[in-house]
Amino acid sequence: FKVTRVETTPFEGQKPGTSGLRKKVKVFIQPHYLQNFVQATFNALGADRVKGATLVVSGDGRYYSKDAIQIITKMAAANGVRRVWIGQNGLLSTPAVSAVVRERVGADGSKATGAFILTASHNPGGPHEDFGIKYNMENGGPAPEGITNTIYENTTTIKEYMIAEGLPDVDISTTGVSSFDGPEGKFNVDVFDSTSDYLKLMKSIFDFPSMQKVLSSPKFSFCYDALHGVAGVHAKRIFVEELGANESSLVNCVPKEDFGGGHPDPNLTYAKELVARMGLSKTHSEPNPPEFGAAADGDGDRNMVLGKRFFVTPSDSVAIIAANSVQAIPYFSGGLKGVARSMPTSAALDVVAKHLNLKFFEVPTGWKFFGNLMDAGMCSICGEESFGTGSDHIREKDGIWAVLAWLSILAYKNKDNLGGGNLVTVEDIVRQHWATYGRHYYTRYDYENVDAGGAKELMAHLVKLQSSIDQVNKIIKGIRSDVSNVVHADEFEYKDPVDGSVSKHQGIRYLFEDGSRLVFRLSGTGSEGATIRLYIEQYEKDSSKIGRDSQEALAPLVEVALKLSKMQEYTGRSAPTVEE
Ligand code: VG1
Ligand code: CO
Repeated sequence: FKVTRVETTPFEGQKPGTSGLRKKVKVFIQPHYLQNFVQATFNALGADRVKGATLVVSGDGRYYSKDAIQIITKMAAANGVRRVWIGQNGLLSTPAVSAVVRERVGADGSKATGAFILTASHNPGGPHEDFGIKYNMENGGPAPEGITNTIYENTTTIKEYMIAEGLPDVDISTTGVSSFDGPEGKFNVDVFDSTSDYLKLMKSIFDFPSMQKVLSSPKFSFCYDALHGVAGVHAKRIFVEELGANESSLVNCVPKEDFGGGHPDPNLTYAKELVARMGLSKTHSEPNPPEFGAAADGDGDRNMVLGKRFFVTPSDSVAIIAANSVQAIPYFSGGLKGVARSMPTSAALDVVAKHLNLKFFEVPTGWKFFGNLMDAGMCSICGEESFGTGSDHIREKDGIWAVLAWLSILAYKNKDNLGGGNLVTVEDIVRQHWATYGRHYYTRYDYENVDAGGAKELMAHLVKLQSSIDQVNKIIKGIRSDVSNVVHADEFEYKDPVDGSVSKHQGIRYLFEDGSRLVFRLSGTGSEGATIRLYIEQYEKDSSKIGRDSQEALAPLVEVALKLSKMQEYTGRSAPTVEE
């Protein structure tokens, strides 16, 4: 092949958000749109990181992925990349990409230097929905803000991109290496099995035989819903073929380009089938739900964990995994280096860190902030309230890892019960945790696709209110007299303890005397309008009060949050789109 330079002009708005660039497919398929972003990325990385590089290119298989893979491969070749690695059919979950970058060794001994991940994660897919792309670095984690800012700047001035002419489309459905001759020498495309490397890593972390015992016990039952996302590919191999779960435990585990028309977001609103099977649907009654259920998002980095008729909040989930990890998971048997959570995530993890005397960090929303801590050996387990949980085995959150962590805890707690005796259930584990550490009542309200102007005004209003805490407390007492006083309010700002970089405007916080918190932020992953997220949390130490209904316990704070922010006034919405 030879290298062609194509003239182009900038597109507006190619700024990567919380996790890459996400736009409607109709935006992405405009001539040169994807090409501009990819070239801007190569230019931001610089010749050092591009010439001779080995790049992973794959994703969640959503609509437009196949075309995008061909385009990126040809551009990589033209920019001097030496090898492109592609998961079979272009499918690799986000955590599997991270694992491949860190662990895979090519037939010629090569290691990956970075990755393009093609996904818009939990956003719907299909010709009328979203596509997305993000770049991950050599450590397997998302590019830091320094790089994503440069990518964006480059997109505003781009004049040309490079693409290989005469390089045929690669067959991504069959594994194997194809080699081509270019002006700078050989260029290889390596299509490989999507799950092998990831599975090998999981086997080095968890005790597979003990999980197998639980999954094959007649007392235990399981259900996994991949919401038609890419996790289904890995789930079949790991849960069914390796761990012996019944094939019927898998729901929606064949990836679809449009996720079956659904919203591949594992929460109580969108994971309808799993929610019904687990006996948690308000409209359908299930006589005998499984003991354990879980769901993933489109790209397989998120997880929702459910017990029989029981919801585990993600904030509790990471705290419970951290509290049990040393006993239940071989990878952590030497102890934890530290734990971390994103700012809006509940403080359940903080309490565990304190009890176990662990290093603890609170970072802004988005996984990239955890990576620095992990690279510096300061953090082993971390999580976000948005159904993201993970560890330093890779540099992304990991949906299947979280399910394996829960299976390990269930195996550990039931090691003497599988023969005789009562099963310790998911609900038992959570309630025991609350009894030991106290309970963080928690909920999140999302107002999706609201008018961007109104959302901005609401945030400005909240910042302005913060100038007088006395005034805030007066307003609050006028709304509800039964909530405690606000003692501190600010906009969250984070100074990275490893590289000293500062991230500002990471969400507005109101902190109450009794440990309750209200947090407001604007989403950075949407593709249209604005999404306001409101996070509400209340801590209860008194063991006689930890069994309340969460909605009822949080009702006073919810009322305060909605009235204080003038939510309805600014957004025109009387109810959230999603309520967790
Ligand atoms: C959301 C979540 C955040 C998560 C991010 C990416 O971001 O709140 O916790 O890290 O999605 O997850 P935002 O900016 O919309 O609140 V994923 O599974 O989309 O990569
Ligand atoms: Co995701």
